[in-house]
Amino acid sequence: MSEFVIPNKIYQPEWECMERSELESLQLKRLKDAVKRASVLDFYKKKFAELKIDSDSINSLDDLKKLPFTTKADLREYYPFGFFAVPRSELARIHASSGTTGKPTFVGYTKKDLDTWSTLCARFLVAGGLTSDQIAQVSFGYGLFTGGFGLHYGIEKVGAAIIPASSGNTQKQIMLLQDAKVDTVICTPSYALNIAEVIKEKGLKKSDLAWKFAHFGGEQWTEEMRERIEDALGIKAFNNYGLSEIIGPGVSGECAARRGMHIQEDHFIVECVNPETLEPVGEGEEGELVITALTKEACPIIRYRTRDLARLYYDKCPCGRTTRRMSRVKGRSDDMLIIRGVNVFPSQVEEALLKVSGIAPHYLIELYRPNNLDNAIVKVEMLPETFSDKMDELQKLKNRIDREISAITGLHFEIQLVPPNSLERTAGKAKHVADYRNLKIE
Ligand code: DLL
Repeated sequence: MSEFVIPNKIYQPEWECMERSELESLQLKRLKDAVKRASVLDFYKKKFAELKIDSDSINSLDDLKKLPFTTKADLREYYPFGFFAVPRSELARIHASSGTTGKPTFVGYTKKDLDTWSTLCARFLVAGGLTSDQIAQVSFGYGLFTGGFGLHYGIEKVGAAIIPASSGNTQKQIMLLQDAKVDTVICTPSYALNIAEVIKEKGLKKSDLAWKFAHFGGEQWTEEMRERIEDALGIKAFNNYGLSEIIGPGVSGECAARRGMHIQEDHFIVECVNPETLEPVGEGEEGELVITALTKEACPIIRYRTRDLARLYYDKCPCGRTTRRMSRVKGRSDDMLIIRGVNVFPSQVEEALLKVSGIAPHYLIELYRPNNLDNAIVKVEMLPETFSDKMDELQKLKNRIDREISAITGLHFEIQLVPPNSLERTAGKAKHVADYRNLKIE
């Protein structure tokens, strides 16, 4: 334990440190119940009838394989409330997923679901150092997005004091951080980067803030990004993962050992499958996460194809929790770019850029297809201190960036260095790709 920087407090050892066999019998019992609850929904009724299965067909965890997958398109087809399994009188809250196009997907919670959700958030917050004597600032948007309210009630459960700052207005966020001596901040990693930048611009030092911990989630980020943020702010940053369709934040989160995110397996079964064959991949192999919610009442969901690519680890964690862990999410399978036939994830470009000094960790990949040939540009922001008009220096920097990107992706991008602060900042999830290849411009 001495290697841990923070004391490793386990919040609910009776659930988080269960013997595997005990956990698996609990999962089986809960899975049967989940199938029963899902059977009232038209979508599952139809699927189960086609496959000739019901809750009695589930007699071992292996029988999970008999169950159908659920996709985002299925949820869309049953918009707005076709996946709600309880009467309106039992609904306590409705959130929606952050749909980029078209209508959102509604997700409902009963009172019990809300209680489970806050417990799950409390668990990963405690695992990452939150204690009841801290002040925690929630800089996720409060609204349909599950980040704000999900984490809010998780913090409340831990007993820490909450500053519900919500997202945006970075100057005010910093004033709150400084004046209230905030210990912990909860937001997206890209927003933390934004805050770090404004802190620097204001001439504040790390020591001017009491800020010690951060819990980041909601978007893909890299280990290199963690180092950059921790270094800039003098904090320890923890990763947590979740998605609205399953519950929101709280599916998994890191403990003090930071060797992957502990999956809250008493409430979720997470499979990792080959996205093409849908067959399970081996331990430690990359695949798409498929999640079954075992206890959700309002919106039961079975074998949901998340599109998130990650790996699962089964080995023991020194923290004492016995749950399986998942790696960082490398990206979403639908985020994968195919550039001149090569598969590239924005996270690989990010990893490369963060190896180069003299540039800000803000970038935008732009893709065009003139004359049917992919043209990939990466716009990279310079830092105010390295911003220069000396051509040879700029060229050297571009060459360095090109080398790092091609070493990781095997591709050469056109590198465009852009002035400090010129790329758009968001207070929520960052946008790193603008793909104009399929846009028909008449
Ligand atoms: O982003 C829930 C959440 C809020 C999780 C706050 C953690 C903290 P959605 O808006 O439905 O829900 O987006 C879910 O975001 O499928 C992943 O692609 C991505 N995502 C969430 N957390 C992480 C993470 C919330 N830690 C989608 N690393 C998911 C990488 C993440 N990607």
